[in-house]
Amino acid sequence: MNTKIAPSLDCADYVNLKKDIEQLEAGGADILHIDIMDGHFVPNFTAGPNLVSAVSEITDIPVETHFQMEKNTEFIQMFLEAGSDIITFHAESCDRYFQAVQQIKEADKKASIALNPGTPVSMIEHVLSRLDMIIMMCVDPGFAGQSFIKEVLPKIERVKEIIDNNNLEVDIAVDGNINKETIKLTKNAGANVFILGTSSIFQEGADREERTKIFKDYCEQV
Ligand code: S6P
Ligand code: MG
Repeated sequence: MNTKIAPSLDCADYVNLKKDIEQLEAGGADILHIDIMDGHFVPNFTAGPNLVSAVSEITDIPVETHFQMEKNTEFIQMFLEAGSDIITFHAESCDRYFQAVQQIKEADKKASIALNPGTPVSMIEHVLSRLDMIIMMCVDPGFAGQSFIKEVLPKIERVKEIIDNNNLEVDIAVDGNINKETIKLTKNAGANVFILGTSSIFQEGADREERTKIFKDYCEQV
């Protein structure tokens, strides 16, 4: 699978979001990752469908929404209408994986499931062949700026093994403290989509376009 980078807009400058998006686009971002948090599944709040629709109107880059919500599958339709191209829901807050994936696919959009660091891969093994992407969380979700949980690495290797053994075409994304060192570790384990936040592109005072280019090259070549 191709190497891709997905800047996490929760780490962008909301006051100058259009400018940030233009710079990410010029730098070669492949996907825009938008965290949707509800204050229940995670102890934090972020954006909603209005932001997704505003972003999708000003860019051609696919918009991925990462649902970190208790009742995540109830909101699939709302975010499809808002313009999500890829919908990621958490395995831990859904008990209707097949229905949820079907709903997303019927809208011709891409379906993805996220797994918390403490959640076993076996939980999603049976639905993996129907997914376009899986996000392996490398921190417990809720906040940017946390430390990488190394116990996730053998889980990434396991997912990659299942994908390869069954000739599946599923992207393996990693989210949480993805920096130069953890890109190398997770790529070696099998990841090919890198969700980039404060540990990489969005550093204080850094030029977004330049940082995006640097990390795109790095992810492709390391
Ligand atoms: C975490 C969220 C992530 C963060 C990203 C921030 O709950 O799902 O997408 O926005 O991890 O990046 P960093 O480098 O600050 O961890
Ligand atoms: Mg995220």
